[in-house]
Amino acid sequence: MVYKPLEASDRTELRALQTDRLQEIVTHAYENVPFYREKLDEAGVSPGDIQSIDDITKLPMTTKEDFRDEYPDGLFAVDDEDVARIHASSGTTGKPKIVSYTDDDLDNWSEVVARSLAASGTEPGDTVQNAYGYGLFTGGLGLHDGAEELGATVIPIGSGQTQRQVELMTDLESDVFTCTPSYALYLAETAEEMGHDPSDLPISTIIFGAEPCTDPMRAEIEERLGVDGIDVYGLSEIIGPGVSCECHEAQDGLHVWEDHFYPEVIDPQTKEPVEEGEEGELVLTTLTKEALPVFRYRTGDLTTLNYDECACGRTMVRMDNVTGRTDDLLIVRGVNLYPSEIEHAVLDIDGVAPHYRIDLYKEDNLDILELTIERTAEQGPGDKALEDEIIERLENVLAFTPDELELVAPGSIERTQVGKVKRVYDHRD
Ligand code: DLL
Repeated sequence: MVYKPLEASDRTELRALQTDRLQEIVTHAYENVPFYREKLDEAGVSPGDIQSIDDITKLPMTTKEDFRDEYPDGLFAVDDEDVARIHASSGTTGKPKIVSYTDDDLDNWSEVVARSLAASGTEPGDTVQNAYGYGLFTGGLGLHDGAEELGATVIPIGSGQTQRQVELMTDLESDVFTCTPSYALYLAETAEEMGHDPSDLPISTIIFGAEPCTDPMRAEIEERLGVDGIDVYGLSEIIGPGVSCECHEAQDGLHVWEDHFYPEVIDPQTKEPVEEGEEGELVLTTLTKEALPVFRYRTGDLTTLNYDECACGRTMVRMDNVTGRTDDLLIVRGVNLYPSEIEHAVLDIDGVAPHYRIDLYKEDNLDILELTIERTAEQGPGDKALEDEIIERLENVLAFTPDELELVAPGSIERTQVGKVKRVYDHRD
């Protein structure tokens, strides 16, 4: 179901709308945010120079550092009394990024999340059990408001309380569950421990996001829980969840709601745009945000864009699911590795469970990588052939051999019940 006809609109009309909106938002930011005025003046660009959406490349880029430098509200473009809500994203280091919304921004946010839910196959009247954290994190309230906007029934349980999640979804017959991908697997484990067959739980869709999810991980979630897994993407600096979402018809890329968020993909080194279909860093511009307009924000997320027609009828561009970030890159003895590449390479091997951690150390100035992976419940300990298979796969696919590989018993690796999973522990500094 298309929530708004615009999702399937003619792309020429869409571009005209994007041009109008970009002109308006650049003028708004120029007039109300000294930070943007200075940056545009420095770049020699005035709002009048934006004649078409293609002129977006004239605008300077915005970075995470700009949010930090302008903490807490230097990027806000409206007076305090017009700010209806504040959220924050907790960085791993330093100050959180504070983000704000006017009433209109909140309405737009609900709408893009409602579109995302509709794309996932959720229908008005469905029961959505929302296990994203409420509070400063955008996941909880973002999904909540969008589900209400769609006309679904929301169970605002938030993150954690996993046994209760299982009981409630069974008793209230929830149709849709929203959570991080790692939590979806934890839900399956908990349900098993409680004596349920996870695939018999009533949910038919899991809308996962906030963390990367590789294909083998998605396959595991879908199989164990007997659900459709739908990837939803977003970030606080731009709005929160609902920047883009997969459609259940194709499950092949996430439709970016381009009338609100304009995507570009650049080479992170040269900052030049890459060819369509080539991987690079996603850069996003908000086209309608009043409280916190953001131009050409370097998300750090790696993806590709695909403008081909989609089986669902939507014409809005699709981004590939994000499995890596520019700052996830591990450089180990000169080899460039993304944690998701390791996950992708080994998770579909029989006997390997989707729980792992990577520890990095420095010994005598040499990088040491230890990979710890859980065995599945069916897989017994001490299977040398399995270890060899994992090593061989890593060598073949990534040309990389971990210094140590440990296969551990099911349940040994700590699970994340609240917040985002952490898989890399770098002890080198
Ligand atoms: O994680 C918003 C969100 C909530 C998205 C719930 C989806 C569902 P932040 O805490 O600001 O916001 O983190 C944003 O998380 O730049 C990505 O690196 C990562 N991320 C978000 N969605 C996905 C996804 C929320 N579907 C950062 N796949 C982003 C991979 C994701 N990574």
